[in-house]
Amino acid sequence: MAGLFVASLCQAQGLQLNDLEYFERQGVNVLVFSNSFNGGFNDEKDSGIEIIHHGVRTAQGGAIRLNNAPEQWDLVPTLVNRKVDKANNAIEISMRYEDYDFDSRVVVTGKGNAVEISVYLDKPVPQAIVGEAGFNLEFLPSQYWLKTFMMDGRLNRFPRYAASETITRPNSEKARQFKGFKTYDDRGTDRFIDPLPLEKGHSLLMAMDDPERMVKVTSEAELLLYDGRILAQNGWFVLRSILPANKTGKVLSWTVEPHAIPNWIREPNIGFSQVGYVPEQPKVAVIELDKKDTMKPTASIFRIREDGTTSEVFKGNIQPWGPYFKYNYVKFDFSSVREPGIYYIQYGDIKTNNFLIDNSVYDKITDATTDVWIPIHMNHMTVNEGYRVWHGEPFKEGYLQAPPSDHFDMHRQGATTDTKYQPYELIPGLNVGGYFDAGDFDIETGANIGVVENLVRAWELFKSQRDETFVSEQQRYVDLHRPDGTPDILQYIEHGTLNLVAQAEQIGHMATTLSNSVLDNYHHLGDAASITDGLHYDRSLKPYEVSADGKSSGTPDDMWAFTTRNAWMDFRAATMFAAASRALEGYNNDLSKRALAQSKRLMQEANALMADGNNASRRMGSNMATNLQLYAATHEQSYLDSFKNQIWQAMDNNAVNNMQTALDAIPYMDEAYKQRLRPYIQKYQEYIKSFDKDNPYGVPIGLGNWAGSGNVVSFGTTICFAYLYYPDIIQKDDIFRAGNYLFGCHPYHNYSLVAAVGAARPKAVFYGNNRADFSFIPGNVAPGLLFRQPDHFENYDDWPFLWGQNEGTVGGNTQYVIFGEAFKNVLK
Ligand SMILES: [Ca+2]
Ligand SMILES: [Ca+2]
Ligand SMILES: [Ca+2]
Repeated sequence: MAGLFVASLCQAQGLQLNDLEYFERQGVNVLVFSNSFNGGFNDEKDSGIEIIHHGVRTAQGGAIRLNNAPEQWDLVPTLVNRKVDKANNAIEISMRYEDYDFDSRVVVTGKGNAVEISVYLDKPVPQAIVGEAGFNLEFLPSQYWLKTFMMDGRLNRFPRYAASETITRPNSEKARQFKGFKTYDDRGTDRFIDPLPLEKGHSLLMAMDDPERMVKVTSEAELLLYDGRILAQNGWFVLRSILPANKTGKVLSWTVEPHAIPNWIREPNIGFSQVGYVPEQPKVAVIELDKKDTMKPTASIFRIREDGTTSEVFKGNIQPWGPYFKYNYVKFDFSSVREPGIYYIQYGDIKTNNFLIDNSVYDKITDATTDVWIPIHMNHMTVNEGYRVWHGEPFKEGYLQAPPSDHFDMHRQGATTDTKYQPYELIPGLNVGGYFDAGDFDIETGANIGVVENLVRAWELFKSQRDETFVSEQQRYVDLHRPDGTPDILQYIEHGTLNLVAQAEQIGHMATTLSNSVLDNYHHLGDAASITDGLHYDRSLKPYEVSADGKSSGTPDDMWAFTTRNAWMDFRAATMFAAASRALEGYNNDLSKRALAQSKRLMQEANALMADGNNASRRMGSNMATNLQLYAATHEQSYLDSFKNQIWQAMDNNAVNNMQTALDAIPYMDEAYKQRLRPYIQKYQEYIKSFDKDNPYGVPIGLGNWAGSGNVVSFGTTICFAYLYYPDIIQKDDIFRAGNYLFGCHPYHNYSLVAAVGAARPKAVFYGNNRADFSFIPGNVAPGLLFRQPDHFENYDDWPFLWGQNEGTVGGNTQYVIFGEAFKNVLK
């Protein structure tokens, strides 16, 4: 019995498959295709074999790959089968490259403190990718740079910045990329860049200077270490072994041993609002604890006094909440601390950064977004701030009609253009107004419609007269922090409308997007004005050749307008144009009239298209919100009747999703409507409270492939409006839920998810077009806590390149403006 006990104890200390089907020992998790390569944007750097090392996901991409340093649009394998073999402490996965009819199997077995990773082939590597196909594992640069490594006894250090050697090889030798596109402009050489390894050998010891990151990898096969950043700034350190030619059976084996700090327990994450608190509001810190940690009985609030001394002003009990995915959660309620001042939380040995309690703490929560983030994302303008030009005027050559294309960024152009233009013909007048979608530079029409709608709502409801931005459409120039006498929000509405009206007028209906024609400039980092050469593309010239008059070039870099007609998009545009027309009346009457004309025309045409049986499949939603907007714009009874016919059915089908629209109607409706809505509001209050049981943070937490800040913003906005109209049903305390989460009370870390907003700890890095600088554009709202299967929330703050965690979008950030304005107004 004693012998058995000792044996099982030893085993329990090694890497064992747990109930969630990953290998676990204290401090180390090894995941084997818990997340596979199917996220929507190819290689998202969060799939395959992954290592979560002392709480941080430091390695991923473990799979058969076809490149020394895979980029986002290099081919990824499809997971065919995943078999968990508990008895043998092993997971086997089968994967396939359809493009090369290439199948492989990888078996990962927990053996003591290591995993053995073995590759099996039933058929030899296809001739076309012999020497290219290999087993790869990628390590996070920001967690390894400047740390030491040793290959076969040779000492070295992971470089802070990529500056290693490369060669070029003929394009014919490169494995096909996503849909046959190319990520690189080879400047007419017909050759691609291939990195050379930093080191090679058979035994690699990484980060022996950092016990949390130390990993040992050994193999009889040659291990090659590459710096993926040499090709793409978002590349990782790649360790790989090439698969042998003409072999079947077990062709490769690695032993990977991540070091575990004995009895390691993750430091508690104390979640609280970095923006601070108003005296009256509930103040509850949520503390995230390692499952092996024990809860402290109490925590304290310390006050920092005017003379710099500190003293404990409150001590309270810790209340357990319970487990939620990987961790345990406890809460610390210090609502009774109300006196304005500077405070911090002390929990055990941990002292948080300081925060304010004051009536003014929320006053500035939207300023960075409206004064900085939004104007920087204005397309077709030069944007200046102080001594810095954020970007010059982009896309001076305009937009060409897209040819049929199964494109990237989830865009496509159908077999016909649905316009009077021939493929590659210049569509005049589109290079005006509009907003960059996100970290990329396309005008996503759906998102831009949302932007104008959001800004009009914010304008009509809150009438912000804030003027901190100079906008001249005539000069095509924006200067931040220079008031020009016109409220910024009107200028932003005008700027969005200018592009969307141009689409409707020039194309005849809405484009789906105005986007890059070639992949090699889609991933652009830097000044938007340098994405294209500003010269019209002339197919009769050779690539890189410029015409004698200096106006055209043979470089196919002009942006494309994707014009496949979508009746639902036209419906949405009709709504937005009606709203924009209203807002612009008296400020820009000409644009206001043009917007209203397009609204009426598109509404009629979209109705006809949807009534046409052939277009029935294009109906993607109801036109309830559209009718409400059109009624608001025109006061025509028919629109109101249509809205009334639809709203109650919609509320019975899905009250949560339609609640915001129902609330938006209140200003236009009678008392009976408001009364009829009351029972739904009562249910909504129960829905709000249901999140106290769902998770420790009391907000809807999304588990999708793009993290869920947007849902939290919507949730918070709806609560504010529901409270505004039904203060006897909705509790005021609930308006603080969304802000708490966004500003720091959330899993993984406690940084504010809004760039530069938060007293002491906003996030340091966000995914914007400046992401390669490891910086942020102020006012950006990060998607936030990305859920990785089966139990891990993550938001890197030293690596900006994961869009699902860190990318702000113009649609989402203008929603945040409404949330912030609504919240501030309701609070006051
Ligand atoms: Ca985009
Ligand atoms: Ca202004
Ligand atoms: Ca051009």
